[in-house]
Amino acid sequence: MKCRKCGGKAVINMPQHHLGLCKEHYLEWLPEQTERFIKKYAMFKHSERILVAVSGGKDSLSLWDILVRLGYQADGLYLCLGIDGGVNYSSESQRLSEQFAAQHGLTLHVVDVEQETGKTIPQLAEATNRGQGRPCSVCGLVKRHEMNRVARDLGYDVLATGHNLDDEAAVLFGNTLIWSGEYLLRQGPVLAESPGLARKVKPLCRFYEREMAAYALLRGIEYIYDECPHAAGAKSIYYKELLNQMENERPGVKLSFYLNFLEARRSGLFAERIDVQKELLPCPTCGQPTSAPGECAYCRLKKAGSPPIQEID
Ligand code: Q46
Ligand code: ZN
Ligand code: ZN
Repeated sequence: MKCRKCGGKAVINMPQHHLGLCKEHYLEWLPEQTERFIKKYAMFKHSERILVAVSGGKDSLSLWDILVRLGYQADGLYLCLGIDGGVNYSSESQRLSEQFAAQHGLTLHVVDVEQETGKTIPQLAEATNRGQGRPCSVCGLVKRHEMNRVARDLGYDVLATGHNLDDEAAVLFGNTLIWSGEYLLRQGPVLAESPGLARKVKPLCRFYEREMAAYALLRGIEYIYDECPHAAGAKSIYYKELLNQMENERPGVKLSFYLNFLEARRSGLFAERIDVQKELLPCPTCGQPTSAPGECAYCRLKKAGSPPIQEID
């Protein structure tokens, strides 16, 4: 296959776009497309300060790289979760995140969950009802809270995460299987800010995982190959495999699944029911919004060993 722009040898073929590109043109095309999506979904402007949630993986490091190449003011945030899993997962991903920041002269904020809460994610999962056998539930809660706290405390306008199309399509698949109206309504490239909560954006949501892997590889970005050890057996991995099987038969099916969903949502298919809108109140301890009366789930999690946590923020 030949590069559509220069006729040279294509290093990547994207059947869903009927497009092949050489290295040079691929490394131009992907940031150009990202810029197009940033504008299309009104994610942020050049005057705004962006905090990129960096995990040491290919997507988040590539996102940071792309935003900086596009001239945006983007700093990184690394959350040390204290996960080892026999592969030094957290320390290795922190090392690679710090290495990337140093190589490019960028600012990386590092927050250690153990210092903030007194426990690592696996220890928090052990110590609480919420986490029994499912550290991802605790981890998701802590990550959302800490990202939001840092964005608020350090005055960032927007939080950017590296979710790619495969991630988004898998979440959409899971939410659709159970027709979770509340989650479907909130899923999309932009989650607008609300009192106490930063705007969240996903600039890579229209790129396939293999496209992001190709970008990281061709840009020479060193990233952690290992998945988090707790990801094994997650439903999202099963959904990704199913979607990949469909994609093999029908190239582009993942992209159209996601884009048609966005269009359906935009035209009001998942309109919010007024009677179930939850009122959010500031948590008396940390100030972040919560639907629970009294302290939020994060603050109660921090007091590990306290009464069972029931609601999900
Ligand atoms: S980091 Fe945390 Fe993920 Fe690991 S413990 Fe689960 S949620 S799998 S993205
Ligand atoms: Zn070319
Ligand atoms: Zn709180």
